[in-house]
Amino acid sequence: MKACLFYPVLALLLVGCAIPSYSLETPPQSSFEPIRGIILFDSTRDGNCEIYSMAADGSNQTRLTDYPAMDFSPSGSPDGQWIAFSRQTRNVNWLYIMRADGQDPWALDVEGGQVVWSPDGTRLVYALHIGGNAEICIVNEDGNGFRRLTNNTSGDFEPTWLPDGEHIGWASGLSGNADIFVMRADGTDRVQVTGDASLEIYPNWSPDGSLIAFCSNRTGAWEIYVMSADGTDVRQLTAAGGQNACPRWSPDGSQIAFQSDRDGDSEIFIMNADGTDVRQLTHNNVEDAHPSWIPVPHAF
Ligand SMILES: [Ca+2]
Ligand SMILES: [Ca+2]
Ligand SMILES: [Ca+2]
Repeated sequence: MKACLFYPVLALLLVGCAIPSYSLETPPQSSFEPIRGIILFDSTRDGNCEIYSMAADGSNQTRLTDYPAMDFSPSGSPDGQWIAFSRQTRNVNWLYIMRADGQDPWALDVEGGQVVWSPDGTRLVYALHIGGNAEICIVNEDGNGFRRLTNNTSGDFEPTWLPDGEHIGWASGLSGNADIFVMRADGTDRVQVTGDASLEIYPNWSPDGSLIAFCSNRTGAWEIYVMSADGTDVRQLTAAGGQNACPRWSPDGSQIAFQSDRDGDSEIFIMNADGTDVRQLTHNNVEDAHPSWIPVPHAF
């Protein structure tokens, strides 16, 4: 059971409120800005793959699921109250939703994996094997409204929402190898963003929509890159060995979480959006993978 492993190849909330007037009792600000946010991930540290959360500084690592089969690929709702994930039963991956503390998991009765919550909180995009290869599908958060967005003989993987909530990005073999594509959330207006002969996977848009983090093997190693949303100005962020994958922007756009097996097994890391100040958040000899940020309504 290796679903938590690095996938094989191809495999803002702006609250309108008045600016508070700070009184003299307001405590002085520290000169060191803490890394805020909560990162969800999956891990096999307790025997089989379960969902965990942790503060973005690696503290408070907390197990959220406890199920005999695998739970993996968590995605937080925009309000931070819910988590969508996949649960594997009878060798089939099913979409589930649970409260952010892991309570009350319920099945949507929808098959799928790699699920990501839409920015408006109403829909889920995910990948599903249909007829021998993977396709991108969406469903309402209540399990109704299934719609298949791709229909081809290539693998379509790792869907994600663009911040506008109207477009979906994903990785596809439509190019003949693997590249990053964008389409409208109804499956129309498909645009290919990358065109290298190498494999480009795991796209993730910055909160302002201007940049795409992704993973490529163009140097012979799997590394994390950032490019402009139109595919230009590609910059390599990682070069410390191992397979680096699954980059995910922090809600404020200042950090990127990712997974890497540079120490021998998969761990969760965080770095500045320019690739500096890399910090390792998990430390064990099992698989920690699929980081994703959950917005935190209140700073902790
Ligand atoms: Ca396909
Ligand atoms: Ca390519
Ligand atoms: Ca590990």
